Amino acid sequence: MTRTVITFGTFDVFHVGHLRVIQRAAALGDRLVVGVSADALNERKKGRAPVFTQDERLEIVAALKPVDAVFLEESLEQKREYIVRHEADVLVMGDDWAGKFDEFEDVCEVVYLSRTPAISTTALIEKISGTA
Ligand code: C2G
Repeated sequence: MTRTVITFGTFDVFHVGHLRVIQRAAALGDRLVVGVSADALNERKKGRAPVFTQDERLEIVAALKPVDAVFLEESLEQKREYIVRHEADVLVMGDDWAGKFDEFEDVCEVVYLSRTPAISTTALIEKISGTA
């Protein structure tokens, strides 16, 4: 039986921390589905638009070797629906979300992976813009 893994993220200004969580998520199953956060969701959540548009971010993530399918994550409240719709057996999130998605343990396994240290989209933006 195919073991499907699902993960979510904005994946803005794609970096090696993003790549590693995707590679490690893929290694937990046979098929990896990635929900890429919509621009509107980011604006609501972080108060700013991502550097790259949702179409660009979807295109980048879809092109990665470990990724089998991508979809647009329109709202955080629909997580259960996305897990069920994509028939996910495992939900993987970085440990910045530790404990936040335990409520889905009734429909899938929930795994939190440790973040790659010392790299983040925010730090990269600050470095590039000279504000770091
Ligand atoms: N990540 C990581 N190491 C880093 C930076 C990010 O492992 N140094 C992981 C995060 O833990 C997350 C994924 O990369 O699992 C995507 O990170 P973000 O784009 O920051 O995702 P976020 O905005 O937290 O969106 O439904 C939840 C949201 O869609 C998550």
